[in-house]
Amino acid sequence: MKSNYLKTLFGSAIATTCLISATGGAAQAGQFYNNWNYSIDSFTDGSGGEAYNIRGMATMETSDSIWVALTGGMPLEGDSNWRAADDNIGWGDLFFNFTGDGFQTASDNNALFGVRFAGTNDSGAATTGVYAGVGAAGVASSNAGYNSLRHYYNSGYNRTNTMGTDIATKAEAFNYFGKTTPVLNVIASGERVGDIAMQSQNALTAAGLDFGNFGASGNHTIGFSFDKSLIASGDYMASLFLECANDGVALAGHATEPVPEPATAAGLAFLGLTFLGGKLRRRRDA
Ligand SMILES: [Ca+2]
Ligand SMILES: [Ca+2]
Ligand SMILES: [Ca+2]
Repeated sequence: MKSNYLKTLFGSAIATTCLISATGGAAQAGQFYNNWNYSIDSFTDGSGGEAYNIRGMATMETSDSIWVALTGGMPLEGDSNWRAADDNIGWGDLFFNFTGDGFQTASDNNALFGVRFAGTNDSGAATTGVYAGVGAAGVASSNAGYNSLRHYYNSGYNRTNTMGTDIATKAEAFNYFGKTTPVLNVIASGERVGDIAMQSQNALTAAGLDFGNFGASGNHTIGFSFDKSLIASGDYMASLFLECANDGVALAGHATEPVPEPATAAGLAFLGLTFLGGKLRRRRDA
């Protein structure tokens, strides 16, 4: 009796705290801070507790690379869960849509870019890395997840900033992702065009990342970067869901064309050839 009462009291205290911080932490669309572009997700729309709650996504670009950071309760290696076919529910893949079309149309046209960053998820991509010409697939059904976005919202998770700052309402989410169709959350097909480099917490902080500015720091913050030339340039919508579609986040951003450094590249190539030539000559002399 007593423990139940305390649990109820404690539970409602947590709920109230979350509600306050969710309101206080809500960001405006396309919110820039320290060179990073942030999309702050609802703190109370993770179905299944904090492990299944995304708090935010952010991107930053340098002259030649794009950095991505995610924060929330889900570790990179996923959450052990017997209800999933592989006993694990984790992150889906990240998508960049430069087409201006809705997500399903871009997927049907194999016009998405995709990034697999979680090495143990149910992606159709063979390994982690950046993929072009991507079509997406849904794996929520084999991860104890929701059949559709409508199923998720009807289960009681409609919140302000439902998909983060840039797809803030249920109507906007239906419009972009579809309403009754499966949530497409992993890469199904595409060409692997390059690697990603995982970035440590220290590296992310040194690069200016600060989810704390929005009160949005989760238990796990994941970051990686990749060469900007691997994807298109221009306006994009980036998005991802957990494998179970228990939470998702989207971010509207802009990627500029990589700045070429022909002098440096040519110089290095020349040095390399000179070195190689020297070695070959020596070998021939010997
Ligand atoms: Ca969330
Ligand atoms: Ca799984
Ligand atoms: Ca969300």
